[in-house]
Amino acid sequence: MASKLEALQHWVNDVAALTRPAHIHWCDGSDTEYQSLVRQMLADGTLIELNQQTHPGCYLHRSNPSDVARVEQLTLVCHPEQEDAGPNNHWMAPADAHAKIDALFDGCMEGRTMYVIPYCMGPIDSPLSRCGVEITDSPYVVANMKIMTRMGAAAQARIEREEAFVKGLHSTGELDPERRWIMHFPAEKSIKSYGSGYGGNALLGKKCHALRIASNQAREEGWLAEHMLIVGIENPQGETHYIAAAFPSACGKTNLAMLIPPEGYRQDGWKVWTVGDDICWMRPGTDGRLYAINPEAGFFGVAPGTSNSTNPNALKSVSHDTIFTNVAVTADNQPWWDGLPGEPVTDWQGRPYDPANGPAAHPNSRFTVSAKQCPTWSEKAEAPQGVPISAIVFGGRRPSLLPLVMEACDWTHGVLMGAAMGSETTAAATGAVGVLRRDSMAMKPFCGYHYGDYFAHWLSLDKAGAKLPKIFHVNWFRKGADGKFLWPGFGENLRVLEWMIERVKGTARGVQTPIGTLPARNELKLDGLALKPGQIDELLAVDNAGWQAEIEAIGEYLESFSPRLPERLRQERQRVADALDADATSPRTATA
Ligand code: OXD
Ligand code: MN
Repeated sequence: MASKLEALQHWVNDVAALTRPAHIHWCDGSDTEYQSLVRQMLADGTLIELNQQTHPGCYLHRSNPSDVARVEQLTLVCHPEQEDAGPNNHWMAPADAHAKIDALFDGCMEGRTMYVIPYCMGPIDSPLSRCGVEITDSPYVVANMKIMTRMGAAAQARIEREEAFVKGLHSTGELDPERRWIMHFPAEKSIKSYGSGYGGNALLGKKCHALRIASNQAREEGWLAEHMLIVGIENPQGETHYIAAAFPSACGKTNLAMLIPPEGYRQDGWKVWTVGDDICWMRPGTDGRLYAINPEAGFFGVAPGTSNSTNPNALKSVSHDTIFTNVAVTADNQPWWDGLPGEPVTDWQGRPYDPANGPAAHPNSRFTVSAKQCPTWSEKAEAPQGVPISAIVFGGRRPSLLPLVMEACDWTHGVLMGAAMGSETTAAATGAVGVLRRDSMAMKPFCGYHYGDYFAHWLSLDKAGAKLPKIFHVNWFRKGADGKFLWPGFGENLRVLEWMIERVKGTARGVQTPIGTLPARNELKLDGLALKPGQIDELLAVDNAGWQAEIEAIGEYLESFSPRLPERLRQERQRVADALDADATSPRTATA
């Protein structure tokens, strides 16, 4: 017996009987195990060694070209009742789903090794953490899980103590898009994924467990599992405020989580601490505040666009002991993507680089790296009790209308802001790029149940004794008439975060508008920024007619979750619509 927990041992035996592997390997999570997997993958070509002088411990993996992103149309949430999955999920009846995918798993590991990976999402000794076991036939998945989670013997010991774990079964199968499913069974706390070896489809601790299954668990247990970064902002007085922020995929969460303060701020002693870049689990503490942990131990970041000017901390993090997936390679065998100096000679598919074949690195190419390698990594990421959250931020890529920043007038309004948020689509999922898609709380691909019930769950946190964070909405992506971004973004975003902290402390007054509180003129520190006259007014302008159309569109969107749309949210939308109407007849401007 490899585990003294019967439920675990039985499940592993059952999976082995179905998939019929040649060997079974229980992962202990040791460095020796990792190194031996790397050697094996170098030998069979799963990994390619990169330049060990410039990038010690770095390897490249090229995925199958038909397997380069999450596949939302093949991702199912199989609640017993279809209604519970909601219009935001694809659904199949659990019995049908099991039958369909088990037929694929039948004998799929013949001649292969089956790896059993016990893992813990969150600090190993935190009461907020939850455990799982992934069974996979992919050594690439094992190596990534070693970086992305607390994986191995300590996790197994916790599972055996708690007798609770999420079951995740994965096989790369034939990597045939026609034989690919990512299925979730929230009632059974289990996941089955077949036919993809890529990121969120295959590293089951990440999107499948820490978001889709955990969002269900969180609802049952009174907490939140969110698609959010967690960043600590330390002011010159040494106070640190933690901010959790939700942006749709590939909108700069990793950049914000590792932000470098602008020069003047650095001189004044501002510091930024990275707790997480993608997922945040938050739970009310005994004092009523929300406390957050990052369930992950690493970053699975989008490589293109990560450069010395956009995110030097990420670049430093990936200078050693990193797995790259689908990046290009230079003549001297260094990893390469758009934004880096040098020239690609080999593209992500291993072909001599030819611009006619498209970008050298795949737009969704990734790095997998331990969070501890980040120069701004926060030791608080290991704190069992988590970090107290001062502000929650929502945002998206909105070329027009949405101001640089606005604050919700209360929790209900904040939930409306989160529910209404949207973004132009990016390369992180398959499908059209550049189309506006509403993506409530950035959870559209990840919320494991009906969005109407999810909004109600968010609203339910607002109860007697709760000391909830303030909620803000930001838009770093507003464009001027010339089509250029109005706000410089990146490190300069700290100016906006500072205003939020001032609002949390009660030292900035802001200006009330029908859509929320915006910074008053002079409340945002802009010294050292080369903004044109009028540019900040444009960034903070509230176009009443545009907002009237937006609030109508938000109403239509929210009604798509009827009859489960909470009445409180419907009324809140009406309140904002009425405020816009009133303002149209006696206008105010945000910067007045
Ligand atoms: C991710 C995503 O990979 O959100 O983090 O797509
Ligand atoms: Mn993400």
